Amino acid sequence: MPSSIRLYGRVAAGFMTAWVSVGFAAGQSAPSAPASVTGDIPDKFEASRTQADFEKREVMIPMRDGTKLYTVIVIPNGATHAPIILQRTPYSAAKFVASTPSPRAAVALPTAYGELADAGYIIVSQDVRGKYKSEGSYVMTRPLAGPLNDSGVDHATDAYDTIDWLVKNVPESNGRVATMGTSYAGFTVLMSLVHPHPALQAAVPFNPMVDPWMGDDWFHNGAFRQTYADYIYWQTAAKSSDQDWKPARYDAYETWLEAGSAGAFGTSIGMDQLPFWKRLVSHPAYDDYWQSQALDKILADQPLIVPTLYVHSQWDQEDIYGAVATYAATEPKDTRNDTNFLVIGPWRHGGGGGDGSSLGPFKFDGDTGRWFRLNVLRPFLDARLKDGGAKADIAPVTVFETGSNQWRRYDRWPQSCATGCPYESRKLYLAARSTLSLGSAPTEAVGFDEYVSDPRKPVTYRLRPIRPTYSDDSTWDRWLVDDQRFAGDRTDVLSYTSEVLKAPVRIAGQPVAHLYAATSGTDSDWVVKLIDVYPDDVPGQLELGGYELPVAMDILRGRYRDDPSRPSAVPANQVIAYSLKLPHADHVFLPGHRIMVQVQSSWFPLYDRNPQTFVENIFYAKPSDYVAARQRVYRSGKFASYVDLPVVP
Ligand code: PG9
Repeated sequence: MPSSIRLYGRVAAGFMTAWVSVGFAAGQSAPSAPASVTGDIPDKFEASRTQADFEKREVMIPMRDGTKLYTVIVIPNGATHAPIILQRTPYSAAKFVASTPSPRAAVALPTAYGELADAGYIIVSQDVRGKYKSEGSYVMTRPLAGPLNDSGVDHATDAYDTIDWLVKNVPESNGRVATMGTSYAGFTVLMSLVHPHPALQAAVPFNPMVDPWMGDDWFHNGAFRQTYADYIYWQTAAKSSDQDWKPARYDAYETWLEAGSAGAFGTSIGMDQLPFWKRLVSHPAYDDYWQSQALDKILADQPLIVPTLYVHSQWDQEDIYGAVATYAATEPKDTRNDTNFLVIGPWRHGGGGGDGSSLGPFKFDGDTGRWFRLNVLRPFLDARLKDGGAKADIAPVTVFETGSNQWRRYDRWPQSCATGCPYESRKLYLAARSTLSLGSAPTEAVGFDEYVSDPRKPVTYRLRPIRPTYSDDSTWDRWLVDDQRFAGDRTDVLSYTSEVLKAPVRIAGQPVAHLYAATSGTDSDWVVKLIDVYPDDVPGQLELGGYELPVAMDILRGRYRDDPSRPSAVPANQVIAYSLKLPHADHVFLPGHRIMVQVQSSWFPLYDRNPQTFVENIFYAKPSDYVAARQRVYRSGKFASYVDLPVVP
């Protein structure tokens, strides 16, 4: 019998005894006066720290405008002259230190920070203004003070004021600080580099949100990632992110198809009350609003002062653009090649901070996340923050090459001829009979493949049913490595496949798709996927037989083909040249594998449907605007479509 039931039985028996004695013992003296009850919870309680290996301080740090920001400071026991790692988050600083039975900071904190606490760092997490326990008003990815923000305060000033307070009020610190954080908290890291505090000695943005129109979070090349509506709802409907909406259908594909346009969906669940949603839907193009907030452009104009380690994930399902773009934009200023560093790992969004042994069914021959943190992150921080820290032997660029599964040290990224190295960019041509040709253009005079893109039956971006992005049963974090066979089965997806490779094809850089294509509509989306097709027999992992692993894929909204800031109708039935930069990759297509390219015109419901009729604002396309279109992809003569591959020997 479980002990709790035995205990309950004892209590019940005692209660019966007392009741019997009060009811039947006549003639006894009256009970004494009731004891005064003042409450069992003291006004202030100091937790015993005898067992924990850290002290947790909670403080409200005043900013220059008087707003106080809730901040949690985790100090390893006995720390003196300890450097500080600062994370500024919109996702609750209180939850950053988990309530766990373990007395160890390394367990209570997220892995990457726990390891640093173990190494003697003071770890600080702060709620950004207006979220959770911080005062002030919340603005989604608050722009820098200026034309888009008249408050005079922003994440640059808040980081500055916080660092200033920390170095003056945490006596255990040595006065040196690094900012570190992922995604939104990576965005706040980059903001700390604008007019940085002199105590800021290093910055580590993991997968930062940098340009949400070009390729992070909200849009990719103008195509709206509508399933993010739930994030915007959750993040801005309430200070503590505790408002939720319930999707109409189990399968997000059906929820979104029934809603119509993304704008109509937002209206149906009350999002028109949310100021950020209203700003978003009124800026569908890459206008001044987005351009002036793009952090790669902003930081390119700042002096390069603070050593920064950009951490990028090859399969980042949320912010696949920002880290490499900002590294590239600021790199020309790093003339001594000692301030700007880049790491690319085989990870999902945020994966570099956790266990990097595998992603989906793919195994990387060891924990690449831990390897990176021990061999790159720690030495990088120690050298710049610890008293007398040893010089770190870190390559300017450290990249995990997938396929061969090995770390590589480079002195620049990408490894392409554009930057004057001996490596080749080679054209991978779409060819007749669904084939690919590496290096030689097809010889036919005219040739194309065609399909009908029907907005009533858009191409799903992963196998259905698709669960809401952030639901407990969602597998959103690995969709970028989904087997693409399900797509190749459709008549509205073109698949081109190479011969079986006899020698490895190694790429290290940014593949660029050059499509010559025509549509019978007046607007169109183009999705291009570069895929590694596994052989039928994969020793040791039979389930990978024939697997179609996406290496790099992205979407382009046709109306922005010439100018992202000025959409224009696509001339119907004319061959148009489109250029689509795919995400960066360092990958080896191994002998026995084949290379595949897929082309399609929708990627639903992740991206809103292009109505295929040119309308002013796709957010509010009417049902009658959605029309089926005949799509042609050309593959010969002067219209030879190809993917430019950054091939290295
Ligand atoms: N990718 C998330 C995000 C960043 C910035 C804006 C909106 C969303 C995140 O993981 O924080």
